[in-house]
Amino acid sequence: MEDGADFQRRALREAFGDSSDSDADSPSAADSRGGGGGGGGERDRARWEMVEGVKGLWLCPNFLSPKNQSSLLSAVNREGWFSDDAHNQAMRFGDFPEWATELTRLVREAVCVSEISSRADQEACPLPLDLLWREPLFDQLIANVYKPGEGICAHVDLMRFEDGIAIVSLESPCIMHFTRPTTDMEVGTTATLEEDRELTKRVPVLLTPGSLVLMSGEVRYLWKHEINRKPGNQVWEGKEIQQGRRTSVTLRKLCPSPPS
Ligand SMILES: O=C(O)CCC(=O)C(=O)O
Repeated sequence: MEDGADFQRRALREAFGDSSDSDADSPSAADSRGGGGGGGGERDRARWEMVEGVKGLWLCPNFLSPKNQSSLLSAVNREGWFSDDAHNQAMRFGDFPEWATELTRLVREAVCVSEISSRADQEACPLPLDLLWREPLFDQLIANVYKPGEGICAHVDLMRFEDGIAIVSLESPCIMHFTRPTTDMEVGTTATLEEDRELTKRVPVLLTPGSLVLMSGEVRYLWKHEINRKPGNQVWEGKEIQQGRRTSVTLRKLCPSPPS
């Protein structure tokens, strides 16, 4: 099993090629990939899909290679947060462990060095630039572990967090549903439950292990996201998804605290 430092070294190697093993002198992502020079080009470019109908929602299915997934999982497990069965969520604020700093760097790199699916607007960016270049990009993390059948209720993330949220999925796939009441419902028409359901937009997104989701703007503030792993709710292309343990790492940035 690798530790956090191994994860970082491997990620750097995959990102920049072998020549970057001597960390301090690592070329920037732009140096190593731009124009095909340097030691880059080994790692697949991040492939981004804009989720249709959900403004601000982007999915990168190939964010982490299988090796990097297992390294990241080892680093999370090594924290000891989930060593007893009673705990399934852990949070860190401020100082990140090394592996989370590295993960943050990889998120930024995946946005900078990427391919946008042909169906999406080629000028669009998976994260608005003002968010992409803020420092730090993230300073709060939540790791969640889900047993088969477990999920998370529909919610909008708390307003104490800034715009721009990243979710990395590990271990087993799941479907995350995004829901947004339509304008009709927001103005409070007296719809029946059935009509409510019809008026609510509900978009399923398949989160495979190693994928990264970015949420900003409309999807972050106006849509709820939810994982319902009760039988019958995890159906993708007509087939029920085989459920296993799932781990996720969510990265966010706290809003500045108001001056006291
Ligand atoms: O586990 C996930 O993929 C999502 C987690 C989440 O939405 C949360 O912790 O607020």
